[in-house]
Amino acid sequence: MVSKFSHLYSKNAKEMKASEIRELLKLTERKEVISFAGGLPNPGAFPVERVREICSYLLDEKGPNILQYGTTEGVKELRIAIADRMNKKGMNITYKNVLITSGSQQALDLISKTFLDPDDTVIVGAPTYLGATNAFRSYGAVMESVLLDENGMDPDLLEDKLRLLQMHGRSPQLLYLIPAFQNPSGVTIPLERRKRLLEIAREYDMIVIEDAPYSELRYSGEAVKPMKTMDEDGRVIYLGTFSKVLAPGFRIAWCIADQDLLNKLIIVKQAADLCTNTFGQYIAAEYLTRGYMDEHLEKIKALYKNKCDHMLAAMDKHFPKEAKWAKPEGGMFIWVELPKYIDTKDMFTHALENNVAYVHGASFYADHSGRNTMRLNFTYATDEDIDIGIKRLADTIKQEIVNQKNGKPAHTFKPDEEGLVVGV
Ligand code: PMP
Ligand code: G9A
Repeated sequence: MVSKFSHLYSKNAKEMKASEIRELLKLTERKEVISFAGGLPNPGAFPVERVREICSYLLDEKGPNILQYGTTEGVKELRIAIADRMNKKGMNITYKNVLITSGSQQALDLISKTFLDPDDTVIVGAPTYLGATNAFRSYGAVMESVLLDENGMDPDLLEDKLRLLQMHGRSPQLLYLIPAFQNPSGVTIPLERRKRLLEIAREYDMIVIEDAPYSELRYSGEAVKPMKTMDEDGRVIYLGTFSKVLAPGFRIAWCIADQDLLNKLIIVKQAADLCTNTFGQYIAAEYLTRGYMDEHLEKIKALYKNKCDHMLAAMDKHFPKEAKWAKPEGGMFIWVELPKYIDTKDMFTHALENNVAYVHGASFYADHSGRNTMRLNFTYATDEDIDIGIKRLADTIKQEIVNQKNGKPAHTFKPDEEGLVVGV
């Protein structure tokens, strides 16, 4: 609905569109719909008893101070516990390199506000997390996409894109990567590629955002070192969050950067929300210092691995041979490719009629390609709902294939020739 005050909106606000994921989240409230759409953790995995125990302890022992405003940087105990945890992954930081944010989503917003002027360029994967592109776009930035393969962003394609942009006088400020179990594709960037991407970022003087909400959710294979551990000149900003491993309702995440850069982000955050939810930060700090996290991670990894296997087995059983997908080694998503003549956005109406939901792939492509793809979340639904929902989705896809073969014209999307989003 258009507001009667929309003529007063800022240019940026006028351009802002609702997030498809946030809109789809409303479907989870409709009991009859089985949703594989939102990247939601399983509520059965939330550590309710431990949180209850910690809350009682904090209120009894620490008193009203934990309900007070906190510093913008965040609660010191939490920053120390996070720095310890990150150093165990090979980083070399102190608590002074840690800024607590209201979800990683806020960090994406703060980074955008800090680095982006209208018409600046951000390099993203095709596909990539749409919450990030929404944040970049809200500051007027232009996204340029680099195609991902089964090992994430291809450095050769990145270099091609950067050369092309350079020829047109454009030098991107930010390179946005989700190196582990990428949202939405599920792919992970191997070590050598991480190093190459970092070298290229150095050569072209870009800040690298290493967004890592899923890095601890590995179900098979070997862990790969974060890019931040190879960061020689402080250009990597690492984002971690409790959302996928503890509970998203806390809205607590962390941003790791060199101190100069972090100081700027702190100033930017001061204007945004003064500080992150203090009570939640104390709970998270206790959770880490009592050593509950590792034990909890083992539990949720076992749960999610089973759910992933369960969904893959149901897909093997029901999906038509025209559908293709890869088995993810971690994270929360299975990425599905359908024949080119299927538009998963058009198909969504039929899926909803069959009471099943997914996120159509084009919403993860800054250049609006990928119309034949879709993302399925496997962590939220019950096993029984996975069976029923995958069967419903398979029936929807089969019907759509028949419809298309019976003459509905294929969609006609073609990326522009150079693959650049704006005419330069
Ligand atoms: N980055 C990525 C890649 C995500 O998938 C998400 C949540 N789905 C976020 C950032 C934001 O997470 P939060 O704000 O809950 O920490
Ligand atoms: O609920 C959200 O917006 C977070 C989930 C993100 C996603 O589904 O990728």
